[in-house]
Amino acid sequence: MLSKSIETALNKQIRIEAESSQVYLAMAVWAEVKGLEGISNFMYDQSDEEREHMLKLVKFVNERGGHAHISELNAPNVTFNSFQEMFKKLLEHEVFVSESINELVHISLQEKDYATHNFLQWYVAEQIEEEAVARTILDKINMIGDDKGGLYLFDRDIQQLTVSSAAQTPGAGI
Ligand code: OFO
Repeated sequence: MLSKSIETALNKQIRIEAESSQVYLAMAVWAEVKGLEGISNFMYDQSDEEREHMLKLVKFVNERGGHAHISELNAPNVTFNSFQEMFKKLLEHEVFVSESINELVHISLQEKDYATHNFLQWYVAEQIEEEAVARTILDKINMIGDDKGGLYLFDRDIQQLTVSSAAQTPGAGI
């Protein structure tokens, strides 16, 4: 059985994962409108993954006798000045989510809720991977800068990045 404070903290994370899905959906749409299909597909996949992260939490809360709370969401940023800015925001967002997961882990230990602590380890590992991919992408984008040809090639390569990371980690895209 979940304590009230753990239930509240997990429900806060449900909202963050749902908002993450919207954040990446907005990025997917922006990239699609700008004609960069590879980046757009990458973001659509990422958005789907975030929804899965949310659902995993929803199921966990309900299975442990809590009540998953589906709340209203903050609107995401829908336009960007550049792809560089968009990927910078992607990394910042992942760092923010990692901090939130760390805080949850901390609360679960304080409450001696080892089942929740164990459940959260999957999220800890996922965040390490997502931050690493976001950093790699941002490094590449920073090198490309405003070069249109470079961006075109990157748009093609990012599809391989999604496919190859998915091949390494079944079920996980970025
Ligand atoms: Fe939910 O994994 Fe990133 O944010």
